[in-house]
Amino acid sequence: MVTQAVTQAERRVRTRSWRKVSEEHEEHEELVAEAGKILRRNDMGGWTRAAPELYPHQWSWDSAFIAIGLAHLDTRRAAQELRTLFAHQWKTGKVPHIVFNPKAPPDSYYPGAEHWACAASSPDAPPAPPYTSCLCQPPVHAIAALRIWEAARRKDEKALVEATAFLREIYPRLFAWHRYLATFRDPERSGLVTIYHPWASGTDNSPRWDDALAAIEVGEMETYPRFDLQHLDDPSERPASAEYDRYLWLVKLIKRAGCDERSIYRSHPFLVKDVLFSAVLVAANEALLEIAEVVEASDEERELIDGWAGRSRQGLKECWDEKLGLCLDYDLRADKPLRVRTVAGFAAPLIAGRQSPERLEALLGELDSSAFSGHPELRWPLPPSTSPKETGFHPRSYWRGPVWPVANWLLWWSLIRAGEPERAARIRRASLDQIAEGGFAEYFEPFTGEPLGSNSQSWTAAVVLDWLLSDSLRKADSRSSQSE
Ligand code: 9WN
Repeated sequence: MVTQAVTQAERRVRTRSWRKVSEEHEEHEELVAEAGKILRRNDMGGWTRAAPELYPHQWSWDSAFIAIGLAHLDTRRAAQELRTLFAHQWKTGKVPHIVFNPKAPPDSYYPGAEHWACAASSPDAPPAPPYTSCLCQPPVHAIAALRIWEAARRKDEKALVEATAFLREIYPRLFAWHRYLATFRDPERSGLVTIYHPWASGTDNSPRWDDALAAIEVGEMETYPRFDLQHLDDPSERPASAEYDRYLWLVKLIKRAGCDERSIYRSHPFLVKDVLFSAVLVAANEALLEIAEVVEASDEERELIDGWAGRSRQGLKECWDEKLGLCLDYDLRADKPLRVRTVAGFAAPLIAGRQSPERLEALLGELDSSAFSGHPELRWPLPPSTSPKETGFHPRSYWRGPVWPVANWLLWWSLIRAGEPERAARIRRASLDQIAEGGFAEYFEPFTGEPLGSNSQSWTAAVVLDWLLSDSLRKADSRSSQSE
């Protein structure tokens, strides 16, 4: 199965290398220009909306990816992206998953600011307006902050001085954010972050959450609008109403608990240890350690950060499922692992890094297998968000099957760190081909390559900039084409 998959991927790489270098160069220039245009159009003055219509607000992890892309164009503006987000950090250290844009058109996104306004009455909430949600998303921010500083270092002395000052300013906020995740969101000190809403995972309707959601009994609820569906032709690209009912029911319970972390932890019906979130936290803690060095943070803080990373690595090891060759989320309420093959299962250990050679081989085998990138009918050899072999797979529905460029960026970045530059280069090339053909979509149908979800999605533009403008990548690419 693995051999067949690799052969197919290699065939595609070869086909691609026949193209004239000049054609490729032109295509890249066009992609860079278009990506820059999208980010400028979505720029709301110091922060970037996640997409023009479907997502008119500032989303937490989107902003981190956007900052990674912007770092290639303007390190000062990239720093501003994170600064604006962290201006709305909660007193507990939580970085909210959405900061609502007061100027967003009415009826553009639900649940919007008015729905979350009550979160502002929590003693832990930041001053409002603007209002924020009381959820959070995977912590890519320290990785982004470090990337901004690295980009500035390559640029010139002035940019470096400015970026170093930015790191000094943002470090305490990043530290508070990571401490919040290691404490409030992991009272068991397992090293794994608990989420209490699928939106917090960033992979909202992934079948990862199906079992945990199925156990929830939805009570009395007002009817609610699906503004998201107005922005798309095909409603099957977005989560189904049964899923939305549960999302809104959970929001209702969170609001009823006054957005208080401890009460939520005590009574909430959806409480899951999220391996992807936890793995991003490992990588983010590694980045934070590097930042701590630049800003000369205290030894005590550095030890804490190092300890959090170590604990999460250990926690993730314990989520390994030998039979599936993947890492599994854990449902705290049902007290059992959530056995589904999704991209999170192999992305998590890769992102967390430092895998033994045997485990790395198992992970790469799964990635290349017909359960993911080696599926014979894929348009591009890129992993569907959910394995086509799962019963919960759906090729058009959001995180149930479509291919997400942002997930591919995480994989690509982790593969380079894992010492797999050729595989990383293949993911990058296929992703760029996919976007060159289909545009800057939010996600893509895996078998046809049809662009789905929002168009002009900011983080898709941002990862394209990083793929095309980052030096380390170009080197990895040239190494892989030399070996072809
Ligand atoms: C809910 C903005 C966000 C991403 C998430 C993605 C989607 C929101 C939604 O869009 O979630 O947070 O309404 O579907 O799942 O990862 O941050 O791009």
